[in-house]
Amino acid sequence: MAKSARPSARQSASGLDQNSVRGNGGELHQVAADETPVLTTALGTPVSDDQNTLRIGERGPSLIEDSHFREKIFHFDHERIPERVVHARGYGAHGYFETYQSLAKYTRADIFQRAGEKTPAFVRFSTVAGNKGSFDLARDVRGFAVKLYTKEGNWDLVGNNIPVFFIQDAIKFPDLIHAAKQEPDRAFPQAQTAHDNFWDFISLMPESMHMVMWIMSDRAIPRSFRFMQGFGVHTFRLVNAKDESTFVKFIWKPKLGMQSVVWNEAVKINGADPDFHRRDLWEAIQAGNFPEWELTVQLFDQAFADSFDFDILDATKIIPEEVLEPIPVGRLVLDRMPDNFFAETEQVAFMTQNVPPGIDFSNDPLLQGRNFSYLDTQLKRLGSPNFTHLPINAPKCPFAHFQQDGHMAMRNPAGRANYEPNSWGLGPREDPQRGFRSFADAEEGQKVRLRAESFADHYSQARQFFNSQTPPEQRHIAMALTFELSKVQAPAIRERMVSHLLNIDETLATTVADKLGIRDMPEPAEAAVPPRDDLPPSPALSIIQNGPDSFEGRKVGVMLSDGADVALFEELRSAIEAEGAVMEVVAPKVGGVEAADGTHIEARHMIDGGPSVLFDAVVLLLSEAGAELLVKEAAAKDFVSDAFAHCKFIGFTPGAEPLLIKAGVAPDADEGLTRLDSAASVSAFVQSCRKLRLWAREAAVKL
Ligand code: HDE
Repeated sequence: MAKSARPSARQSASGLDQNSVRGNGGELHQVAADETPVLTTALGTPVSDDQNTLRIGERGPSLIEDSHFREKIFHFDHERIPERVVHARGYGAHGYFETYQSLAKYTRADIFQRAGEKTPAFVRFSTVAGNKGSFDLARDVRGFAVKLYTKEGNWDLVGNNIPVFFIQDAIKFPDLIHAAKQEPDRAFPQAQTAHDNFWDFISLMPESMHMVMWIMSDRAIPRSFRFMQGFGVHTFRLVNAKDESTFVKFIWKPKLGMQSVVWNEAVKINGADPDFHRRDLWEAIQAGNFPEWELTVQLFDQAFADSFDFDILDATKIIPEEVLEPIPVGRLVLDRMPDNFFAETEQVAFMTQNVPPGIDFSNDPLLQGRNFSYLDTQLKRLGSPNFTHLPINAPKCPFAHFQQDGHMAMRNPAGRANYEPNSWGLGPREDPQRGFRSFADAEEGQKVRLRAESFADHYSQARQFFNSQTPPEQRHIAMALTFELSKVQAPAIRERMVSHLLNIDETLATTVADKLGIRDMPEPAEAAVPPRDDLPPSPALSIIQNGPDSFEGRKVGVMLSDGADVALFEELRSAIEAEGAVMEVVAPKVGGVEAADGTHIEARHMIDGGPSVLFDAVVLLLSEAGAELLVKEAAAKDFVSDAFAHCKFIGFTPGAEPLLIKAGVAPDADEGLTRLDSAASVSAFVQSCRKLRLWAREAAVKL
């Protein structure tokens, strides 16, 4: 009788991960390579056949008695949990936080007591609006959620890559998110705000105008998680051992400087590699290029808060760095990918209310609402109040309490006492000294539903943000607004948005109106408080002015053809690597090319699979014969014309000129094009790449 189709035990190409089994505590054990572990059911019964269900005869009906099959399918059917209602698409990594110096003067938080102290950390980056399977380069805010496993409990700093938010009061959050996500009757568009519902809501919420400037800026299309800032957004408090409070705002600054892509590029990256950001983080960490951020704090007291132009409880406002300098207090290094995406990145539960003693909240009504919301969402998503038992969520410090039972309880209190006080002398007791104490702020007032007058200025900082951008960045904002509003079908919504822009910057408003074809300019929106024009530009708000000073961590795409000059190729490789950047070869065939001297060079991508949008700079290292073949390939032509249009630096061998010309790029068009014919020219090219983009070209290419 045929015991059909039993594949050989080891068919994996790499053989990786074949040699581990899980122990009782979930820990992985390595087994010898020749010792294939026996497949078992979840309860440990060895399985004899995992290819065929139990049935009567070869062609007969299946039997319910097949408990192995039943268990396997049952478990598979329950693999999904609800995705996060916002921030569904995310990617996480492990690392550590290292404290620079003691902040005991300001806080008794254990994490800030000792210089050099290392605290384990887990970070999850995310987009907000897209569903779990959406693409990485949506125009969107990025979540920047950090879990710090301190010695006095977990601290979750659940922030974003943008320091302000759309709304001032948490009660508007469901409306905001409903409006941003896909429209309910048609279930599209997803992962984009370019639709009527979003702009309808926004145009009716003047308080969101500052945030609108940020999400229409290049901040919303980062090149990499590694090159973006993170912000705690709200004002928090630090509280010291004497119970004195200092207000604090948290800012993460990437060591490699900030960088974003351009919109036309983002659209193409989403098609070429929807996982662009996660792949980037994965590859950097696997290669040992550990991304790093510095944690800085803006510290201030009540007197500063009282004298500042805006309300420090209003999450639609920033305190410009030029007004209050951020002080570096430590660094975050990400050095390890999770063993398993679901177990860690998907099941990690961040909650703003997780703060250790020494860190406390302000009365920001958005923060207060968040502190209420996150516990609910974890119960819904993870399905049990015992989600803190999951290794990714459990504290790494000692803990002791009397919570017990519930779904999936993995740790119940041992012994007789499961309550306190008890006279058995068993179990933990509270500690008024070491325990978390809320800052004893004096609060008094009527019970009201009111927004403070000090929250009423919705345009001044939007204007300040716009004025702080370089001309290319201002152009990008205008183009983004035009794109988004061009997808809005109701003219009244487009015009309502333009009426708000008039309160921010008249040129911006007229540019957008003109590009949308609005003939009659609307009146400026009625402003609760007249917008100010005396706020000085803040250079810290510009990405271009805060880019890297090296090309470290970036990627060059080198297009090779048969007959390429191997010496030049090696020269290029060492110059790129010396810069701390990475090189990837793109060739007509993924199998690689044969260089002029017969050397075989492996490729990472075929040209169609490795468009120039995946790289920060490109090189065309082609022989004359190679270029002759490539001028006929649309993908090769697009590789060049896109790199040029996206203002990238392009190096090329003289043999590659016909391809440049075919792509409409004059070989001497501007200083962003470098002819590579010597070691000196290669080094000059790699150095020019440090500027990342030749923005001066943008006016000529008019994307
Ligand atoms: Fe969140 N937010 N949020 N949010 N948020 C969630 O919690 C919520 C807000 C942020 O990688 C949810 O676990 C309310 C601001 C990040 O797992 C949910 C309000 C900021 C993440 C929730 C806000 C954030 C979330 C959904 C208005 C920037 C992802 C799933 C008051 C400072 C964390 C979850 C991760 C996730 C509620 C506003 C950041 C529903 C009610 C402002 C980075 O609880």
